[in-house]
Amino acid sequence: MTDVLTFGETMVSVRTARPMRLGGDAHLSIAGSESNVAIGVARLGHDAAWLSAVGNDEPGRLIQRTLRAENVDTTYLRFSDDSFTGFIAFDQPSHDITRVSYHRRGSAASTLTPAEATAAIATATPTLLHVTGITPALSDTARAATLAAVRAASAAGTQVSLDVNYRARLWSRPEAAAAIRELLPHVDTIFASDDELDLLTDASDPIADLLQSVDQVVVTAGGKGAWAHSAEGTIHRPALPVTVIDSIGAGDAFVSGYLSATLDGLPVEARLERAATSGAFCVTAYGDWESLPTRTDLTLLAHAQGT
Ligand code: CKP
Ligand code: MG
Repeated sequence: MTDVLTFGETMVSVRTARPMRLGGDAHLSIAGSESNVAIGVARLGHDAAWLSAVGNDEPGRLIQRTLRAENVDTTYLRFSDDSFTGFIAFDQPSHDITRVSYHRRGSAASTLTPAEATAAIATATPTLLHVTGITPALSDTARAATLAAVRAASAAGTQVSLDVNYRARLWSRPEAAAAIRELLPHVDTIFASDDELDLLTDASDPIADLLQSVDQVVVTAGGKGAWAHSAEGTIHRPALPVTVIDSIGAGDAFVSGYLSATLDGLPVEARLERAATSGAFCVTAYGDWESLPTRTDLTLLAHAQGT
């Protein structure tokens, strides 16, 4: 039984603590919003699986090995002989700036097809399917695969969540809006930052408009906290006051905490609480996924905060 199936590209990542153009030591790891969420829910004790494709190359095997070591089911991973594993470079020209460059056009994950997405959903029968707005940006087939995945999951009674995750380096806002809006009829829970709501609807009251088709809209606003909107009303959760070391992956940590509490059958307040604590824990150390919390970590942070 799979609790959560996530679907999207994971890349090999190279990170330097200085401007990359100067050379020197680099840290090799993996990065990808959807596998970050799979690792996050697995660390919180749930059965997570991840569907994707990588090249038949050593970066692809690094990704498979890392996810397996994190207890993520990689049964639905395809190794492609015809394309390569995507690559992301992070460098830090100053402490407060992280520069990202992608090398993913034509990558293995951009060849994901609707047929393999629907086949994985039929086999895994997950309780939750989690997708992001990054995957439809990869290619026309990846866009069709994302739509097929949410459609098949929703038809099978699986809860579907979508994190907008707009990436300006991959596409324009109008392109993203068109592709993401076609997913909405099959989505139950939306995660968006406050500056992404206009990608989802043109309505003057975006939340009221979105709640006509989805059950929950969870909006994050960094240090101002998060809001969960549903037909029952709106609940706000302030952010935890922690020292931010690295904010990449914070959104995925937040989503993992929220989905974990959803799987535990907890009410909205407790989902936001776990999401905010998970996001706060993640930003206090380096790494997109390395700093995701276990259940014990969540308790330690809550105690440290006196809550
Ligand atoms: O929104 P987040 O900072 O939580 O997302 C981080 C991930 O997938 C990161 O791991 C990176 O590889 C990416 O988002 C991306 O494609 O930008
Ligand atoms: Mg995000």
